[in-house]
Amino acid sequence: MIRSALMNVMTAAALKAGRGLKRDFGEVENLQVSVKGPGDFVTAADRRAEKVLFEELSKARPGYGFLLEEGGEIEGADKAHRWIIDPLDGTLNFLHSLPVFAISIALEREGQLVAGLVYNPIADDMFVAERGQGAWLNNRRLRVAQRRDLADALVATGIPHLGKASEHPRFKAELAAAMARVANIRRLGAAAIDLAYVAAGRYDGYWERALQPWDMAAGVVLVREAGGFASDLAGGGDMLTRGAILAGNEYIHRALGETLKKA
Ligand code: 2AM
Ligand code: CA
Repeated sequence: MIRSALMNVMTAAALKAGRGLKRDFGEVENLQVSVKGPGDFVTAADRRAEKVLFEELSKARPGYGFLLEEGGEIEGADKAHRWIIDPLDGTLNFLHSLPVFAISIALEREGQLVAGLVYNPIADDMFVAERGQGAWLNNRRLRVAQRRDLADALVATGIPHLGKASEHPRFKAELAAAMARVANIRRLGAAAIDLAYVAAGRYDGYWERALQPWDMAAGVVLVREAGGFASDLAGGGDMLTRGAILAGNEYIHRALGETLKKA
């Protein structure tokens, strides 16, 4: 496990916000049976987690900027550093009492992603990576899966939601192309966890479109530090601005990218 001062700061903030999310998740299970559902409560839980992360990280690293899912861009006095944070990735899972959600924290230095953390407080899975220090799950070093053939690959994706209907035709075409080549496909509903699972070798590959920078930033560091490749769908490095991502080991990344391109 990475025990740098930076990673201590990041894990402490995630553990604190994670305790709140875990408590709130328990409450969501109780609210599930009400007619109105837990919608407003989940929004409040999301904001509370973001507030904890903002306060803890601001205290530990004064002046760093932020890009927050809820709060947007907050400029800091220190222009070199920016946290990119999703306090609750997998919101729809959380809302439906599915224990597949995570806090995602990335640090950018001079525009480069240098550290990433993805924490699922229910599973107590703490995925961390720092540039040059490898990727870790709790105390175990991570390595992407070594399968080379798409036919053996378990690949994850994300399905564009109801509000993204314009994305549906392309998604169906890409899904059809992938289905014809890979062993099978999974869809968990939390991009940060999908990327962490690629880093951990659980998934061989992953692609998704219509994402936001905070969904991907931490996971990109995890995948790369686990020896994998993460790019936009054209193979370039513009995931965060294009909102599209492709990840896997060298072979699966290339083959899956070619497959999707032909869709
Ligand atoms: P969220 O849970 O924080 O909203 C699911 O396919 C993935 O897409 C999740 O990581 C989800 O993040 C992300 N996503 C990004 N933009 C979204 C949106 N507008 N609606 C739903 N999910 C979105
Ligand atoms: Ca998200």
